[in-house]
Amino acid sequence: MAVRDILIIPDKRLRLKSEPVTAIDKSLRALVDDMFETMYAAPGIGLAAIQVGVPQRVVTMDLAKKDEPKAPQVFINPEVTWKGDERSVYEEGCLSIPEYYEEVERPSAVRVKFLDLDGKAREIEATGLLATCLQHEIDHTNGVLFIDYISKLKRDMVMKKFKKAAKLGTGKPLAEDKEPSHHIG
Ligand code: K1U
Ligand code: ZN
Repeated sequence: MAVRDILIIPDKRLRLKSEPVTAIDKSLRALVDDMFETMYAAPGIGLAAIQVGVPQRVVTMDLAKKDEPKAPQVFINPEVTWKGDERSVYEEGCLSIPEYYEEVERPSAVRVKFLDLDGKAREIEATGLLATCLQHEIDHTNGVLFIDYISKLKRDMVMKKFKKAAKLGTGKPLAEDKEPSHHIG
């Protein structure tokens, strides 16, 4: 098991459409183990394989609170099959856009079909944080980031700060490039 490096914007690989998994074998299980280790170390509540540079449709998640036992979940080839009409707003973060949070509106409830680690086809109806996190992670498998849902003005500002950070080799924006609060713009 290993903690892998997480890609940070503007890394172009984050815009790739990931390929479906065709075999649930030893190397896929090793990838999933590394994704959990990387996600817990970050720390984060979800991770898509492309965030560690692997363009395969694999998502790990653990929505357990600090005082609760771990509740790891794996979604292979996840696909939204139904979206409810009601929408809700959640302040999202992203391990590939560190320390930037913004409110995003998405369907409150979704149905998602996927394969589990045994290759069994499953379908769940998700609400609340599970619905938000699944949509965020499935977006990653399609090269979509949560900043794509915010205003162009805010997105351009975020991209500018992270491009500057990448140039300087700091990975995330310097303190003087950040707003006093965690909101940029
Ligand atoms: O996909 C990712 O970049 C992970 C991301 C998932 C996510 C968070 C919020 C809404 C939608 C999707 C994160 O995990 S950001 C970090 C985070 O939310 C968190 C970290 C530690 C404790 C609690 C939350
Ligand atoms: Zn993310």
